[in-house]
Amino acid sequence: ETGYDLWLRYQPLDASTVQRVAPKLRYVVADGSRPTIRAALDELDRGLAGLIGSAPAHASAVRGEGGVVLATAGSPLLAGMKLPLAALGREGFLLRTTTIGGAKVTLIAANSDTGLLYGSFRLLKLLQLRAPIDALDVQDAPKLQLRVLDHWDNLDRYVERGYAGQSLWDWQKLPGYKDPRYTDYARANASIGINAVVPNNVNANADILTAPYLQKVKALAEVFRPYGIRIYLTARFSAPIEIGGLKTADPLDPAVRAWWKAKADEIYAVIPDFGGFLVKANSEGQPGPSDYKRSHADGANMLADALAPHGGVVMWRAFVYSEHNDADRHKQANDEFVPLDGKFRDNVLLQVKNGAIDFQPREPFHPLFGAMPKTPLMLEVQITKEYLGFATHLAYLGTMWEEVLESDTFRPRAGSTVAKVLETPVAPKALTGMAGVANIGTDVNWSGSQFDQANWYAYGRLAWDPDAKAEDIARDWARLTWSPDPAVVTPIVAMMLESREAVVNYMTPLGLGHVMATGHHYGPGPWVSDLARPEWNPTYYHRADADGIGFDRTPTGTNALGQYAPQVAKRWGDLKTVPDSLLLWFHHVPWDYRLRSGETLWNSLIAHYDTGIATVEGMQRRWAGLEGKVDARRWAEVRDFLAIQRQEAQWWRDASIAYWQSLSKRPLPAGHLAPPRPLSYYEAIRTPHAPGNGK
Ligand code: BDP
Repeated sequence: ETGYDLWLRYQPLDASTVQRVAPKLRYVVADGSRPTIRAALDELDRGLAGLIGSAPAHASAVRGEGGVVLATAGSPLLAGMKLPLAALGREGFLLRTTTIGGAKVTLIAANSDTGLLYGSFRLLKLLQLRAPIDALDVQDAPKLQLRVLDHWDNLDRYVERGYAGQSLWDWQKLPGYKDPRYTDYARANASIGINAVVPNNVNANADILTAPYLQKVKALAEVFRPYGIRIYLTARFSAPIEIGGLKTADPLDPAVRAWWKAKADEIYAVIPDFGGFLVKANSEGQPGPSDYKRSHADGANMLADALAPHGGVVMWRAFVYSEHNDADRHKQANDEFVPLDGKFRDNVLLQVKNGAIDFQPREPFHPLFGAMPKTPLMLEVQITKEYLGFATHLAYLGTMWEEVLESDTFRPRAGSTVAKVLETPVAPKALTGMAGVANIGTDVNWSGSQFDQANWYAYGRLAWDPDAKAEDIARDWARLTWSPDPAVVTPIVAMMLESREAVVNYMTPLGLGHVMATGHHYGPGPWVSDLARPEWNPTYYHRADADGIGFDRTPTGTNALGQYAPQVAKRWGDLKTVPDSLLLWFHHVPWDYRLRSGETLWNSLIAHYDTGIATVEGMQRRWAGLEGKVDARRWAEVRDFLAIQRQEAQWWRDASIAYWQSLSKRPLPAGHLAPPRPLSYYEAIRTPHAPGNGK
């Protein structure tokens, strides 16, 4: 196996399971003339052919035992049944064993065809997991409305922060040729409930909004539509100048407003269910409203007004840190956006990264969550592993996102976790959502590594249900993707659950962050201090010197902590209560500072690096034990990747320790080996063609 089939492998079930389930899956009753139902039927055909060896017959009415019935609210098939359909919303479904016309059938019911598609995928999942299907009573609905994949793909197919080959979108061959892979991509997304796709980079190119490109986008939209997926585009703020011939992009200029309005009308004429715009403005060199001394609200509202007549939305990113602000970068998004709470149109969502800096292996949750009660906030996570070892390092991110989602913002009250903030609409009809930066490319395994598929999967599951448990998701993924055999699932889940902390330990232990090499972010560079903007330098973040290490964000320092609820600020601001895992994120402490364990910071720091390496070695051992229990090709790939990870963990550890030691001048604690080379050796390492570093 190559990994192409993802978690939709539909491998043959064992004979006794087939005997048990096949009689219940003889035929499907569904209106295949409707495109989304057609997609559901295709999937059921494909899945059942694989799982039980034969595709079901297609029927227009119930004709005895063994039927699977797909029906939306109002269908005569549901006449006389009292089903709780109202509770399912537009995209939910129920899956039930029931009786229709005297025959026992499996019913999938929903308010929309998309709900039926989701229900069909659920049935197939249950079969893959060998769950009993004779007394089904499942009811499920997404807790968030917009479940978005953001691709940072350039129009020339280079993927920014992409480690899985080129962009899937072959713009040059579109619209004439629709690669069948687009359909497989849509199937995978629908299977986990992703319902929105932004195919192009937030560092946007205005060409995507020109008429020829809109035809290409339309072709993609046609592939995605039956799968319940809407297409959105990034909008370059200066597009009115670049492709519209205007002299300005000032959001209050009537000509600019008219241009966007006409552009929105044009897009909807081509793509009637177009979703809207995603915008990165006034961030890292992107144009935006501040260029005209206007606010983010002015910019977002202009686009929102253009889209509103068509039902479109604006996802406006909060990832800003301006060159003119010399305060802590951690504070900038709140400084800029909190005063704008209540000033955005109803069809604007603010898209907020999980942490205030940038997708580090560990960050505390972003202080904007809970701080803008009148503005719909989306969580943005990075599925692609820009800061966690690219494609080769095994790092399951489900646990990282769970940690953020479970964080209590205390706003408006105790128990208001980030998940609750996302799930609770700010007004009765307000939007909710989550976005993930995709890790998908042309590699045959889609994500650059077998295990990175789990991050795509986990993202979809958490966007559907932000309260889901990372461990349950890992177990489902392992069973679907590798094998149902507990002897396989148990070690794989264990590896996944320990993997992210291993990366934290060998890259950024004890609350360190942003200590990577310049540009590509591959490999360690804690010594880097020569970049133009202070906050691009690792030395800005760790502030290590002869006396100590860490960034004082308490009231004696930048007081970034003051942006959190008082309960959070108190806990993290007090050395007695801050968790070790965030210590250096919020505090500057001496090298000999005693942690609550009694250990000195210095000794503990060293020990964390070695623990990280030991965990990777443990993963290698677990994986070695799976030889012959999973298919050989994927097994060997993972084995080799783990070996790369082991080697690079050592590199991170040795380089980091060599640098810290050059400042602290302390000996390594007993039992921990000195880095084998001098600091200058690590500083001189260059990786000039590391992937993903494109703007
Ligand atoms: C950073 C990436 C950069 C992105 C930026 C963003 O290094 O490539 O453009 O985030 O989110 O993580 O806009």
